[in-house]
Amino acid sequence: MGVLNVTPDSFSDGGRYFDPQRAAEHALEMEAAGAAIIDIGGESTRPRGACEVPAAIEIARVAPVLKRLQGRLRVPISIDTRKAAVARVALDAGAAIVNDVSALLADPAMAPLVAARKCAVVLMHMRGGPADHMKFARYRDVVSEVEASLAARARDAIGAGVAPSRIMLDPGLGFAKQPRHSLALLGALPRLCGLGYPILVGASRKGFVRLTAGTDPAALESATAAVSALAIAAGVAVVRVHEVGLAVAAVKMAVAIKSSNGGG
Ligand code: PMM
Repeated sequence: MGVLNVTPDSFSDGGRYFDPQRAAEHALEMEAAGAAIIDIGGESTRPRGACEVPAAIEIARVAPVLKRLQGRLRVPISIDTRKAAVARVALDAGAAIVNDVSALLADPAMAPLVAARKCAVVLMHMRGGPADHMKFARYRDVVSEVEASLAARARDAIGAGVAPSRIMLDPGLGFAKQPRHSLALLGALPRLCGLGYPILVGASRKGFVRLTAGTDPAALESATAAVSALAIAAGVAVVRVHEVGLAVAAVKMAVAIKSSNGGG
């Protein structure tokens, strides 16, 4: 999944693709580099100090990009939003997946929309909202608590009419997580895969990667690619990244090693 943040202030690429034409070109570049999904977002959810954006502004950011991409992308588009009004516009414009970092909790209209449109949905674990989630980064057992919460979010989605086959779960690395929590969750991916849904992880350029591997851009990108390979080796279905070419190479290696079955 290639990240396309159409925002002036996203964590790692804020402002770069704020121009709709440039953003659409970047989506096509990511597809050419091997992305299987393009994730478009008009609200920054960066881990520290993101500010809330009204739905009308989010729509004004993403709609021109979606329009420019109509009929030009072969891979599915996912809309990264917590707001049903934004998701509705994106689905009308051809998006196939709703990526909701609040796991359908932020907007009561989101679950009925996802159920009615029969689209796929990413349910991500977070506590609080993008502006204050770090206040809630306290766990006795982060893996068990995130696992239980994701199972509950999936149950609620199904209760609202979402088909189980359309649900993906995401531990929400960096969201209401200290670096040690994100690392523990990455270490427990096989267990999270045991929940029975495809798992998505977004480690790309996050604070815990910077803290571990250093902030030098090349180190950050190779560390992100390493996490992608390890995640796929652990059974994850989708990795959300900014540098698609590097992730594709890393994922290809993980898949080749996995499908060799360790045999001769
Ligand atoms: N991370 C960000 C935004 N959206 N969505 C999902 N499902 N998972 C994530 O980890 C995630 C997300 C923040 O990262 P960015 O500002 O670099 O896009």
